[in-house]
Amino acid sequence: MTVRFGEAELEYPSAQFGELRDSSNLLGGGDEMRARLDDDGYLFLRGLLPRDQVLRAQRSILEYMDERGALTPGKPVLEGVMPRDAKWVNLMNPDISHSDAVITVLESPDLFSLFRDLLDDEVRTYAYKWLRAVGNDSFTGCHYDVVYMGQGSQRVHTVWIPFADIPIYQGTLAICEGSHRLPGFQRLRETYGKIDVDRDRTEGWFNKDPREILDKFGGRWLTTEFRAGDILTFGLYTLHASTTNTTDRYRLSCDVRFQPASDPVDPRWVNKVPRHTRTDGPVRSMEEARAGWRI
Ligand SMILES: O=C(O)CCC(=O)C(=O)O
Repeated sequence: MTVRFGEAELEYPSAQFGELRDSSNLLGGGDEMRARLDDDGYLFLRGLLPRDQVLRAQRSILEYMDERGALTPGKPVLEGVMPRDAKWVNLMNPDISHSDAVITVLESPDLFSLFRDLLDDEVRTYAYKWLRAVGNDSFTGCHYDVVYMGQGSQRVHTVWIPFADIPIYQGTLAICEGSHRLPGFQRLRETYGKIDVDRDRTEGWFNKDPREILDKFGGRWLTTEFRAGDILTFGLYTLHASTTNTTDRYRLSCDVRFQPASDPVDPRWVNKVPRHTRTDGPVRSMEEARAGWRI
């Protein structure tokens, strides 16, 4: 099938855009999971979280949106249909991101246990939760998370959690395999990978065209048909993006962070309410930054 992926179109599955490898057979084996994460740049764990809890959280998020007039009247709430004149609802509000049903999933004992094994240490999570309803035609551009959250531990791991079964054409997360270690990405890591969006007053997405990444640096994009209960985790230097939501239904997901408890923390994200540190004034466009880096 042809998938809209940011501003590009790619065939899936293909040599350029393949399927994430399920590592759930490695659960409990710290050394094996670390080796896999070092090699692949990610761990995809099918069914790590209790599916019934994830679906209960999905229902409560959709009810919250419906109560605020964000869903199409007359359609089943559980379908999460986006109206034409869609109204934005802030799901990063702790009223919903920290509601019982949602926090049960985002701070599940299964996640703490996974990261204790993986990081071989006591772990903590950030109180800020990036809970998202991504609508029609929307996507996330290609980026490293370090540009947003690199002011603390370098061992921060993102966990992407879908709140439903999400087909690729509804906007799934994709990672660029090898972007954390292949020599072709070295210049990207040394330039773009060294910025901080606040300190350097620069846009965060490197681009909106996953195909350009392959052409310039190499690697291979990977995603999957996600199911409620699956998680995808990766470190600060794995390039990722989302496919475009081409449906009229919201794509619900949340990204949360885990790191060793004794490492420094990025002060922007430890609390429920973020602490923005960018001062007022013009922000450098990525186009200008890239011209300076000659990439
Ligand atoms: O869900 C998305 O569209 C973006 C998620 C993301 O960028 C992340 O998990 O770091």
